[in-house]
Amino acid sequence: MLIKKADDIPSSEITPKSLYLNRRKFLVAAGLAGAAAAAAKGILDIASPERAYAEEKIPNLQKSPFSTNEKITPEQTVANYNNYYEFSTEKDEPAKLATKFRTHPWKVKIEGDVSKKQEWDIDSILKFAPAEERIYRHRCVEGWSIVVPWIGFSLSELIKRADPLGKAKFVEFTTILDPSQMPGQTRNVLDWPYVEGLRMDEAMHPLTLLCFGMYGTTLPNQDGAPLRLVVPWKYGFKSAKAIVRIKFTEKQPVNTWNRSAPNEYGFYSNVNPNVDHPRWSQKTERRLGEFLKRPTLMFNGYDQVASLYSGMDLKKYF
Ligand SMILES: Nc1nc2c(c(=O)[nH]1)N[C@H]1C(S)=C(S)[C@@H](COP(=O)(O)O)O[C@H]1N2
Ligand SMILES: [Mo]
Repeated sequence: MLIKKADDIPSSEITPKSLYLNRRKFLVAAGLAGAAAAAAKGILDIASPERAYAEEKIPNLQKSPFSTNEKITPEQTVANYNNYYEFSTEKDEPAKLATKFRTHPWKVKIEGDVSKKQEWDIDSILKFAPAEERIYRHRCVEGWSIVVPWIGFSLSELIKRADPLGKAKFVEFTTILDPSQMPGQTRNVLDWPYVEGLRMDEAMHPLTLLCFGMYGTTLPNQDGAPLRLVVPWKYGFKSAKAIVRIKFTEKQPVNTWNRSAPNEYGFYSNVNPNVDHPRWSQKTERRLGEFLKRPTLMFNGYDQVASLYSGMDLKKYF
């Protein structure tokens, strides 16, 4: 995020080259008719060929009242335009560099101020609640936005089971640290591992999504498989990918982007058109694939969270 200016991302970057094929088409193009047919039915789960994706269809999705009815951004756009600095600072590269990232087996540690420290397997976490499809607006601090049918359930379902102590006021989320799989972690672009945090009431808000899928299937690796956050009223960087640790704390966590540039990225990072980034305006945004910019809405249009911040100076707590 420090590297490119928010404004005017060339459209060549938004629709990159050959990557603009979806996974089924790729398999067809590779001449793997059988695998392509399996993928079309959503039953593909193969380790090879190397470029085959392993997203699986998620059945019985519940609809969510939180979904917007705005036009959904094409899946190929969302899955090929990623901020994922563990892989690369270039947005078209995580899709290529994450194809072999191992998302199973996967454990998530529950730590800090909880009645009992524990470690949960991803497959048990996914059974905590029915999978919902939530079509959310998602606004990057850089000035672009997307509309995505994410799949998951409220993070509160996990927090209830983690049973935090009364003194826990914040929740910290940590991304996997594995430079052998994540080439970006061999470089000092950020302090690894990537850490994010929410205040407890933000984390418990029903809009805050514990996410494991999008567009009907499990997440592509470049979008944060096997488990990420989606906090739709905050800038995208609050939504940490590939989470391996959830820690409950009394003190406000230091999130990675705040540590990296405290004057540019705050802890709260609520979408706010009235608070400019020091190097660019936040008043407007460009939906990927659209030409004209649109006004950015307070809390990204999720007015139901306003009461979480009543009485707070959101210029100070940006
Ligand atoms: N671990 C990790 N999580 C991350 C990031 C990252 O670099 N590493 N980038 C963030 C930013 S800046 C954005 S905009 C979103 C992008 O999510 P998407 O690629 O699924 O659209 O992921 C966020 N989560
Ligand atoms: Mo972002």
